[in-house]
Amino acid sequence: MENDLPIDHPRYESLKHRHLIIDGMKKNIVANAGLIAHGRGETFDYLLGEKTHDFSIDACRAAAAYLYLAKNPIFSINGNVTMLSGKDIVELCNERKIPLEINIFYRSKKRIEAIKSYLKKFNPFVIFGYEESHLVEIENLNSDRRIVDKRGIAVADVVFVPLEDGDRAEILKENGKKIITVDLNPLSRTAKMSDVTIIDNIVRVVPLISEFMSGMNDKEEDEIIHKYNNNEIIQKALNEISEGFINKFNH
Ligand code: PTJ
Repeated sequence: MENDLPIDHPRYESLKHRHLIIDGMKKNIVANAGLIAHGRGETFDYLLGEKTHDFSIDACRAAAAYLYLAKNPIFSINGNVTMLSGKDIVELCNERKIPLEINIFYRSKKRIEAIKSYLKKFNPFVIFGYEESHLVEIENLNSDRRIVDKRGIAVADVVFVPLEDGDRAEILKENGKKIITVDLNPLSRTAKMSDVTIIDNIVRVVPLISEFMSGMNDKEEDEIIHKYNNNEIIQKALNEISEGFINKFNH
């Protein structure tokens, strides 16, 4: 990494993640626009106090239940997610035998190769999304995110799509898939149309889902999903953000 960050810096964690993203951009893993997306995420995280709230815990529990019950779950991974949570996602996927698929908005062979090489360091049991012979296109989607793996996203029933840009999640949902997203912005199109919206930083979310999945038992997950109300979760996050504005102004 370019800059050595003092560990006692009050914003050490935030700066560490920022530098990971910059590092990822230099390695062709993160798209240039990924820096802007990260900055938007930082703003919401700041207003949320950079911590996991109850609405995120509830959403993570529901996400774990959906993934646990799924016949063909898949983790979709882009440039930012690779840098921030690649290692944690590979560990979770290996543990649960869930495939992961590289699916990026700003698609290029160079970036796909860079993301694949980076993830391979953590020994994933499988990575989809890069072998030409296995790629197909989702209909009615113009962005490069339409290019999916016929063994992965194309046939999945539950898709984990963190830091998503909107249109693909919508089409996937129209195709009958359950969508789990992680997005610090509760007002984004993806956040509003997903079945489970985890409004929290991806770096805190993946370990939490792992923990919930380890504790799952066959009787509980149906009930967790049945009781879960995503609109309520979004409303709670919006309330927290509004309070965040007021608190930051008063202190
Ligand atoms: O790697 P690629 O080519 O697939 O490109 C990835 C980006 C992120 C550039 C692309 O998907 C994009 O432009 O996304 P958006 O539309 O900016 O949406 C990303 C969302 O993720 C925004 O609503 C951010 O608030 C949110 N976000 C950013 N960082 C985090 C985050 N949410 C959770 N955790 C984060 N660390």
